[in-house]
Amino acid sequence: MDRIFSGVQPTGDLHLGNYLGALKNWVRLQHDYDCLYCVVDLHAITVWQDPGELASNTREVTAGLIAAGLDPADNIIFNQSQVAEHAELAWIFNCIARLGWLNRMTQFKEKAGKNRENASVGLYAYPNLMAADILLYKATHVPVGEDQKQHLELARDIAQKFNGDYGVELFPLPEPLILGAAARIMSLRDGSAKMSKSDVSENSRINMTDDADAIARKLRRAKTDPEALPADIDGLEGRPEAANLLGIYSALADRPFEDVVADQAGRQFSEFKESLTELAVAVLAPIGAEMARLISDPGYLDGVLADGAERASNIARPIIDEVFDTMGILNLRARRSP
Ligand code: AQP
Repeated sequence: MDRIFSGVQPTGDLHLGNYLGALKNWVRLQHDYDCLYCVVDLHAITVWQDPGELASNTREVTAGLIAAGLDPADNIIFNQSQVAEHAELAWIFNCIARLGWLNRMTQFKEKAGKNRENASVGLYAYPNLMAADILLYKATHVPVGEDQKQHLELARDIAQKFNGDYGVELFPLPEPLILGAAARIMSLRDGSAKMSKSDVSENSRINMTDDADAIARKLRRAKTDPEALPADIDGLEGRPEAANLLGIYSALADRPFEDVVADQAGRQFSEFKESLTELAVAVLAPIGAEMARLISDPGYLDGVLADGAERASNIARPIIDEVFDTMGILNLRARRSP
């Protein structure tokens, strides 16, 4: 069966963007692929993480994956740091990837901002770790949003260079799984910025654990423009906030964007926001309640992650051994006591 790897950072509260752009699709894919879903804590620490919060954020994201509908028996769910092979392969890829390739990565430029000289080396090398995450399991497919396409291209370049340099066909070239129209959910405060965990404004996002009141309040305050909703998609030109809210509605309702635009044509935002709130609460409230239940049982979550790490490592170890053999690294693991 084809294999999927994907990850989510434990950098704060999971939000509607994570749910609609990633988790919801992962749930759909779980029975058609052999799936590994990883809480990527090593990626998270490329920027500062409060040591008092990282472990609880890791459990919370795990709870979110399960509450969204991923079955931990069918899927391998684990946190990245617990499978040391991720870091091992990432180092090897640091020696395969070229500086010029990383210099082109737009996400580093966005995240490092003007303070480039002060960004961590880890943030710069982040795409090499991501390539390692995927190739460590010889994953064939990666569900990606727009923002991650460039990183997947890099993973393919690294796989190709490794195979070429050593004259092997060790790594498959992973293919993107493009996930439909709702791939990018924007901030409720600014239709041109991505909804993000690290946005300082709580009102910019709906968290998966928000209750009905919080969802209603945030949507009521969501930025809009003075016009009523347009008659068709062309009328959304230059109206990013309207397009975003309609996109959220269409993704939550699982209905084509054009149909939603046609249904809502001519309505005032105040009315539309009420319908949107009703829909968002209907979808998110049961997930949020299940997340809260799971979060109150950290022993269960740790058990899921430990079991996942064991299963992930069982796949990864032989692949790392194959990499070492290919590179001529003297590998004495088999001679050491377990
Ligand atoms: N706004 C979004 N719309 C659609 N998809 C999104 N994803 C994140 N934000 C949106 C998708 O969720 C998955 C996990 O993302 P992540 O947590 O690993 O990292 P991120 O993309 O950097 O998410 P954030 O919220 O913006 O985190 P911070 O603020 O910590 O950087 C990915 O598949 C991502 O595409």
